[in-house]
Amino acid sequence: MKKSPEILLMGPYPPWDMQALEENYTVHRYWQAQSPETLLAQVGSGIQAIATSGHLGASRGLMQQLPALKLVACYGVGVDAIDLAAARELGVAVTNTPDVLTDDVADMAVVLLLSVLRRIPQGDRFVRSGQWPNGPMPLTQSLKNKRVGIAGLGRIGQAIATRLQGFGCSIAYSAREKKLAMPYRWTPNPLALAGEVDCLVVAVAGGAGTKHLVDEQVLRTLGPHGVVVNVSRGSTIDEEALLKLLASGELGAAGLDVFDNEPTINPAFFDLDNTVLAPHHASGTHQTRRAMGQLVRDNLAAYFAGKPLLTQVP
Ligand code: 8YV
Repeated sequence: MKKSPEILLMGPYPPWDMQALEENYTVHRYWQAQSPETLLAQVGSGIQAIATSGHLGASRGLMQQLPALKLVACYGVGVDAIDLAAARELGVAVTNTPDVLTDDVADMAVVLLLSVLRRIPQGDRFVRSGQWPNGPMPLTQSLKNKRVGIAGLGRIGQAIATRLQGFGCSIAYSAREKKLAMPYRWTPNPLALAGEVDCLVVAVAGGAGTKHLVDEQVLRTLGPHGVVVNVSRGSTIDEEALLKLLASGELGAAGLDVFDNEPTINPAFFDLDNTVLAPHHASGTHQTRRAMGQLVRDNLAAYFAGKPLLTQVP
């Protein structure tokens, strides 16, 4: 019987993906190895592909220990945890899962924005804690007519813009260059953007190039009535400044799906009533996660069949 190709899986995938991978490959489970070093010493020479996630990534050190490695397939669109420079040097292709998650992630951005403005979780707590009979909940904010800025007008940013137009918002964005095909107002950076909007939605890719792109000055410019929403990576906002300004009221409110040090996030968030917090779940629907898993497997299958990769990171 022909030996199935060997892959290294960095962490658990959903059961249906695990099953499908096991059916086609010899799957070495990195996260379950008592000693990763021993595992790699034993099987590393035969591994041609890594299956990982946006969170777990793949380091230079790991890739260097796999002489036959040709592909890192990422379950997620963000590849900031994969050392792309090392992959390039080592001749390793990287794939991700764009497009299939765009709509759900854009939906999450809008849900967070609406939840912050309409204080949906606070209303839920108000009803459950029996406060309603004592008098109505304080009034909240309309989304309609809000000036919304989107930092990063890639696939996800564009999907957020399309949705928000439907809510009657005016849209501006920041990007290094003006996107001529886009009907929205361009600003060159988040600081300029913050100066002309009520709400800032962060949808840039993570990584060293966007670390603290939204810094203290940007947050201060949004001001006491300003709202920030983040569906990208925790690293794109200076979280220390964010917490400080939210606590002092110098920034109005935040809706966050991503944080530094996930999942053990800074507990200072727990006491802030002006935040709506989500557990990095923007792509976390059955439909999207199944499509992401399928795309990871399709890229693996393409590689092992000698066919072009479907979604290679440039
Ligand atoms: C996933 C993500 O939660 O696509 C991304 O970059 O952050 C999310 O879709 C993550 O990759 C799953 O591990």
